[in-house]
Amino acid sequence: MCLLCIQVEARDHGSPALTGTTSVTVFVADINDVSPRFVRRRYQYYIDEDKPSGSVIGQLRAVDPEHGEFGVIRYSLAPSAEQVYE
Ligand SMILES: [Ca+2]
Repeated sequence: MCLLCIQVEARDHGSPALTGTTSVTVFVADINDVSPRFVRRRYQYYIDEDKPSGSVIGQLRAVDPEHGEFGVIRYSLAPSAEQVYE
């Protein structure tokens, strides 16, 4: 199992701008010898603070060069992250 720690920052357009940060821990499950990899090392998105709950703010993409079930990638948030972002 691979563990990825991602730092997330939210920033408004105020003057001065206010920010909030948190970290997201991603557990990447793999049952074979090649781990999936995110296409980009860093993803950064800007959203309006009044964006409706459930809005899509961006997409992450990972790849796994293996074929069949060993190359299937599943994304999920760790339980502690789900509590923060509900
Ligand atoms: Ca794999």
